[in-house]
Amino acid sequence: MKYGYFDNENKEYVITNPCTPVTWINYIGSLEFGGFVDQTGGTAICKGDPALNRMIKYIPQLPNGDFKGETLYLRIKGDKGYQVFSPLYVPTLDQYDRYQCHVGLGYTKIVSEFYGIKTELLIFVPLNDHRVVRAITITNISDDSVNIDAIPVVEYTHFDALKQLTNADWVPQTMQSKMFEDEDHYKVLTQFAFMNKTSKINFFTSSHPISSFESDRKRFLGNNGYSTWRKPYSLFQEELSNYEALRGDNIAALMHHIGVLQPGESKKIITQLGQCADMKAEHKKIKKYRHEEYVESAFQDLKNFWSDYLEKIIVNTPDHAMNTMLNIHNPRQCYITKNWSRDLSLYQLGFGGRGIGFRDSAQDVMGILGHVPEEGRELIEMLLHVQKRDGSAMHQFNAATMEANAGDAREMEDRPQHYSDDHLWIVLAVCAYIKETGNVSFLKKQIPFYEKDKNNKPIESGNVLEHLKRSIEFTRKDVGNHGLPLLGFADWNDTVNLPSGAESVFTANLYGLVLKEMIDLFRYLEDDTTAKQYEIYYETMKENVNKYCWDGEWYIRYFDNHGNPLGSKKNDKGKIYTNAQSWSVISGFAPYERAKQALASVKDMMNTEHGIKLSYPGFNGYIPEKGGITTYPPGAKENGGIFLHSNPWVMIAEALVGNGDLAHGYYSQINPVFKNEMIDQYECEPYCYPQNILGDEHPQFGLGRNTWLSGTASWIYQAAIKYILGIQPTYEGLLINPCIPKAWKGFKITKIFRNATYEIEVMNPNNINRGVKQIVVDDVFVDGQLIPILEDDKKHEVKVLMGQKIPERSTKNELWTF
Ligand code: IFM
Repeated sequence: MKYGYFDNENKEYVITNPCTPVTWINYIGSLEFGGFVDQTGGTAICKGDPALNRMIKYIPQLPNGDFKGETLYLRIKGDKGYQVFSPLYVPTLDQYDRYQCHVGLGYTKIVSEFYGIKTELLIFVPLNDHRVVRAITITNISDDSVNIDAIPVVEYTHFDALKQLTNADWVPQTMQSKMFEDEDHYKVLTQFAFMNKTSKINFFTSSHPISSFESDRKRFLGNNGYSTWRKPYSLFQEELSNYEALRGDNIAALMHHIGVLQPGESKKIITQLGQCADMKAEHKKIKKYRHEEYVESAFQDLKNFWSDYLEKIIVNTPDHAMNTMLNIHNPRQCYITKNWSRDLSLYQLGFGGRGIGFRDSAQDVMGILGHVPEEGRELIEMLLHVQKRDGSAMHQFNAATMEANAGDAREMEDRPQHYSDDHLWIVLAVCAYIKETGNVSFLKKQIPFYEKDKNNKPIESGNVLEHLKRSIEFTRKDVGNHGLPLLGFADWNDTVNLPSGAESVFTANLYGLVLKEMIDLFRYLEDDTTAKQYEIYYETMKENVNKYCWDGEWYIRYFDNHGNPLGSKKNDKGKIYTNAQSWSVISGFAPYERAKQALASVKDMMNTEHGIKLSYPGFNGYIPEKGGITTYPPGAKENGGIFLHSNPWVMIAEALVGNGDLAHGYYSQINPVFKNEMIDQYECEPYCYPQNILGDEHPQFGLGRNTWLSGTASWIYQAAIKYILGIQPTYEGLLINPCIPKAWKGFKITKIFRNATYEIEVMNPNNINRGVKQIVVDDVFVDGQLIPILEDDKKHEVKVLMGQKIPERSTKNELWTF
């Protein structure tokens, strides 16, 4: 069964059935103000910090049909009383004649038809603003006149999202609502949020006169709160009770008498939900958003932002589903993960202040650098602030307070308190930023390390380059018996937590790639001494990996603290881990034959029709000394599940060894666009990547979970653009090195790079996977595969001919004869 379709022209996915197998969401606003909207208009909204400044109560664990956070009721006045229903389907669950939820870029628009009433509801957060705007158009599409009321409702939460769920006396005693009339005589229902000794005001208001209101949930529902959101008692009364709650479960319900609508007639109302410190100061803005034209222009600004963002890279390949993801949904998801890290989703509820993950954000950043590099730099700087003086990094931090912690390691004090990989990812992010922008001076920027003195002042600062060097030095020194990096509490795989002394082959490879990047950087900076020194580090680690970690047909993944290999033929469970194979290729450590063999093992043992599994076979039962991986049943998450984040690494590895068919095949088998045809099995949104899909050892093989905030977004985007399509920024130009399916006759890609637009057409007349024979930029031949940096604000036509390389070029005519 299908629940919707892709509308690429409008850059939307349109849900046509609100009863999706699980809730499907969309993001509005940013971490500064915003949250998500589900397919029936329910919202989770926060300002600044989902854990400590949550505004709207959204409890995803409630049944799908229950009210969550926000809705709109309509009621038709008839001879026999009121017909009450929600045009958003939830929570009244009436039969609809038409339902469309347009999942757009930064907005959701729901268009529905119930009982002869068409409702159009546009929900968005204007750029750089702190309010949710809901522009509601109600149209009578019946043949008779109707008398209609509209009652939008939000339910507030205590600002501390977790306390709301854990304290049922103190929390409700602090909840207070007050109605006031602003200077234009509009009613504004306010609710107070006292946080960290500051007081903030949540407000809910409309562009239309309010005849009555309700701020207490129990009264709204009626019958001592035993009535339900499906049929609230108060909506069968002429007016709401105008009660200003000074405790309890605070809501804001506003009664609008829209009046009689003749057939074909429409009425518009605009509601605003926001938070401010001072209502008087806020008034000016509220006033503006009561005007349709202002809302329309704010909406246009939002649309323009997204057009500008997306136009930086546009592809046209023979694979339509790939184009859909690469031109719209994938870069969009990259921006969402960059903004929200793992803070607020249907799965990560912002409780407990997980905040920004160091390794996650360092990887997310790489997905947006081609679009908004300076936003990337800002996040990189933030991350560098929580790097420690010894070069390691704090695992996660709260973006509002910059307080950091060691993540799950805190719960196991006998284990190392750092992760062996965190600090290495940031090197990749910084180098990618410089390659994209050419902003080498960023390396000189002074940024304090995390440690503070007793006055909370940083003890030491270093420039960005110094931060990177310390990352390298930390890992170089933090090695175990085989000369491989010590695992720490964990590496990228959070769930393998081995006693102190274990070593990580993944981190060894990540260190290898990081060293390669640093060697390139130092060569570019003309510091050959450091480049040579890092080459020695690289060769040393390469030797250790190849000497100790080759298991015959694949690389092992860890040594435990006794020196036993994990991810080896010797093991009953967890015999092979995908990351050890892909990363030994990505690092360049694997000699060609081993690289081919390791990747063949992945294909033979790890690949499934729904994606590549992370490990095999899964553990079956909890083994404390192995860690969290053994808490899952076989086939779930890191325990033999299809952990999507690691799939693009295999694509990159396949592209590196020249296998464009397999790289693209792996790309397609996890393309969410194709999930649209198998949603009942997969269940999640088909317009973004999930973190995990259950593997073939699990009875629910193919079931996706944890959509949106996943490192998959950034890596799959990088795999596709930089390795399959092969368009890679470098310090000295744009490298063109496609590795595509043989069947492709070519593709086009437009990339804005360093202030010039490159319209690139790649031709593949001989049906090969890889190899560039000739590049012509604006009718001029280029030596090699690097397009020069032109920085002239102009468009440039680039023609790329795939084929066997011609070392010496002669005349134009000769070269274009296939
Ligand atoms: O790498 C981690 C990530 O940081 C958080 N989610 C799980 C991944 C794999 O364990």
